[in-house]
Amino acid sequence: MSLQFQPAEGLLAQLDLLKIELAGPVAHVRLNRPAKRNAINDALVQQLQTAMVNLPKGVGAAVLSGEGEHFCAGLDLSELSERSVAEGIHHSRLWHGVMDSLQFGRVPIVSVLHGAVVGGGLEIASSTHIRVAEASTYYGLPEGQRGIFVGGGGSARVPRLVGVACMADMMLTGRVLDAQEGLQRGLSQYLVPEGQGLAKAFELAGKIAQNAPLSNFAVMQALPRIADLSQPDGLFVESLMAAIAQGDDAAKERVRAFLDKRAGKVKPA
Ligand code: 1HE
Repeated sequence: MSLQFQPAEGLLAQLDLLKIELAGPVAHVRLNRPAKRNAINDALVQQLQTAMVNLPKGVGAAVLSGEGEHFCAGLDLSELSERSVAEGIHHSRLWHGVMDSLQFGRVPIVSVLHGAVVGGGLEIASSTHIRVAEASTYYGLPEGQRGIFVGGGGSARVPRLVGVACMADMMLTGRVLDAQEGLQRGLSQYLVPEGQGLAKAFELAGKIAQNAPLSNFAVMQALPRIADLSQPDGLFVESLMAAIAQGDDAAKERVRAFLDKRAGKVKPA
């Protein structure tokens, strides 16, 4: 499948640390600071939020990748020494807002991982909904070695993928997981040969963009929240979300299409 990419226009085109293109209903957002291994300075983290909040109407899914040899080297350490304790708290809260704009934004995000996915890079990846790792991917949390702690939401999101014990191991001992271990532990849902991540991500994002918008909304917004609730509370929220989704015209049309034999069947992979 060959996709036609159009450069984004307007505000999105002005974000100089990102490269943003549109392929039909899928936006491709690329971290574009390869000389610094896509290390995230304040400007870049804010541009990421601006991009996600301002995706054009009609975009139903996004692919997030990194330009160059690595997905992302994490926080730009050259900015770290300048901060007071109070500024550090605000900086962490800034990241939390940006990571929320990924996880709880308008559209599901498929990230394409390769090379280093470390520190804040792993925090970004774990804020996306589907992670496709290429064979070169490795995951680390060097905060422990740098004398700091995760500040971009990693302590909330990474243990939900790999468990507290694994994250503690990565931070205390500097353990680095390779792409295969990352797949086994849930850091990625897909592992593909080197160079095939974008193709896989666009295939998945294309499917996601075809879903009914309220189904995607429910998976993004309700599912992780229900997982954090007690079972009775979660089931109550599930009932509300299910009724809202079912009541939408898109659901009625899709169910009717299946009953009229106009829709595809579920087949083995
Ligand atoms: C950087 C950064 C960075 C590279 N901040 N400048 N993250 C880390 O502790 C990871 C630190 N980086 C590395 O371990 C390596 O750079 C990599 C394994 C990612 C890549 O290695 P390599 O050999 O391909 O590149 P390089 O030669 O190390 O780096 C190229 C340039 O990028 C170089 O700058 P130059 O001016 O000398 O060319 C590096 O200094 C620069 N660079 N990574 C600043 N991270 C919200 S809280 C999150 C807390 C964290 O993320 S802590 C983890 C930080």
